[in-house]
Amino acid sequence: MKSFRTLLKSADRPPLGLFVKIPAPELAEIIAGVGVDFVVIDTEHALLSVRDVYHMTVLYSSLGVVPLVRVTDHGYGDAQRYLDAGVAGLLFPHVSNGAEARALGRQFLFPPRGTRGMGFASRAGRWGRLPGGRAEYVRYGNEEVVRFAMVEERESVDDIDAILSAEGIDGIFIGPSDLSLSMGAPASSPEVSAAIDRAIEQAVAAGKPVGTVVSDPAEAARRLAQGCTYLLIGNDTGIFSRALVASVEKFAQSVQRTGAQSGVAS
Ligand code: 3PY
Ligand code: MG
Repeated sequence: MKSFRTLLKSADRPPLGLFVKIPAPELAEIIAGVGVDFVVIDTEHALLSVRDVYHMTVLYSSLGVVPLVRVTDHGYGDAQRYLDAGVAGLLFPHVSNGAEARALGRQFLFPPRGTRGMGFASRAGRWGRLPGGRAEYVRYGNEEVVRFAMVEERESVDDIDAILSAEGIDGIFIGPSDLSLSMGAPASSPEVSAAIDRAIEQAVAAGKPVGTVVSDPAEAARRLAQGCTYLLIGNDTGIFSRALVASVEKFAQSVQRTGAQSGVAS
């Protein structure tokens, strides 16, 4: 299975991904067909079951799209099941400070570095037949899987160095919407912009992958020039809504109701 680290190293361009909230195989084929490099299956903001995540993981990985999961919270149970299902990494929402980052890192590293449980007879262990055996399952889980802290609060930016240096935290993802809410200022304001710039600068200085979500190519180019190593270009429901609004508007302008079509008897 392709890892996110491989994608970071080997893609011709920095990896581009999408948040996905709709567990449809049709959508997975469309996403893979247009060359999206990775998806973040979004369990924080979508009503996806653990089974949905499992089916999406199997499907996206077999289509060559690297699956990550944004978990709902900082708990162990479901996230551990996603790792054993073979996801390439986890995004933890709302990591406020270094202490939370260190606890998350420990929870998803195997002993002696952490406390993650062994589940070799799982999909991640190729059902107990992974070449290299248990040692490779543990190495892959520690070294190839990525654990990203989401930096989306004022406090997270204040403690960014501690988050970046937490053992087991392999990189960060900056959430501009929640950061803006937490700072009580619009995402386009100078304060929020400076906070995002600072988080990117510190990640670059620490040599850790950093990504964020962008809304247009100019913003993408600016973030890449600053040092972002991967980008999310939106989410399935948002993209579909915008495309549908544009389509309905286009037809609404050209289609006029006539008396004969109105169905009203004259
Ligand atoms: C945020 O912006 O808050 C996110 O979680 C990602 O878009
Ligand atoms: Mg958020």
